[in-house]
Amino acid sequence: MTANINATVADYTRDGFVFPITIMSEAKAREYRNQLETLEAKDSLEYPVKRCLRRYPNLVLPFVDEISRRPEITDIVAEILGPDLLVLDAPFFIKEANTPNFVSWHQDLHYWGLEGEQEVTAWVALSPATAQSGCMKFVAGSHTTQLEHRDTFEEENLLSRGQEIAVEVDESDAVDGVLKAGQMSLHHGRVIHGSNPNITNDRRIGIAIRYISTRTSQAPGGNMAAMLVRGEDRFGHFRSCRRPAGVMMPADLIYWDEIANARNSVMMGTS
Ligand SMILES: O=C(O)CCC(=O)C(=O)O
Repeated sequence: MTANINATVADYTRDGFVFPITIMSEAKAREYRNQLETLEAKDSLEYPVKRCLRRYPNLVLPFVDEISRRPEITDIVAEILGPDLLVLDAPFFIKEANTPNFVSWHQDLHYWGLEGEQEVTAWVALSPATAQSGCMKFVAGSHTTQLEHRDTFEEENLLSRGQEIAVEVDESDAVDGVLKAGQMSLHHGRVIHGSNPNITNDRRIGIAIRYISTRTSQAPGGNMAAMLVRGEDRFGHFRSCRRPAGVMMPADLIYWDEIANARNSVMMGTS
């Protein structure tokens, strides 16, 4: 492990998050953003790009699968979780320019249907994430305690159930996770985090890649699938996802529906 990766992992272990980590050039991030926006322009009922962005876009969009396998990300994640990595999901979190959407204070592990905490989210910025555009905010050291949550189902909340921590979070305890396009943050599923609305004239675009160790198992009743992106899976706790055959291919879209529904039922607490 290089001294740099060593320091990154030490910060992550202490605080429950670490940023910024440059994983590609701004030009490469722009290229990915262009691919995304070309596809979004074609969104329709038969070609449901926007729906697919919120769950497992890596099953239907090869460029997302490619990002999730970039060694600049997985080599660091492997230092935290070990060499065998699955991607449980890779949802886009997009806040349009000057919109009220926000993310309430929450802890991911509260509603993910996993046993244990062998997971890390790599949040990859494809446009600048700043305090003004609604970057993520983290509370350092909060990953050691699981707190009670309540569902709000607020319309402007980007979380599926509008989950929020049931106790007051002191805003002054939080750190802004400012990122340039092409950088990422890593966060632990128990660290308290959230984000404010985007008050800039540009979109804030991030992909939250949910890495888990192949050792991680599902809570009883779970039937989720995950994509092997590094090493090998010697445990088989998750159904194994297949890689996309092309961009939004009809057979992949049928497959996507089945896989996304299994995860939705866990996330919505109906499984
Ligand atoms: O993109 C955001 O603002 C929030 C993302 C988030 O909550 C997460 O990745 O767990």
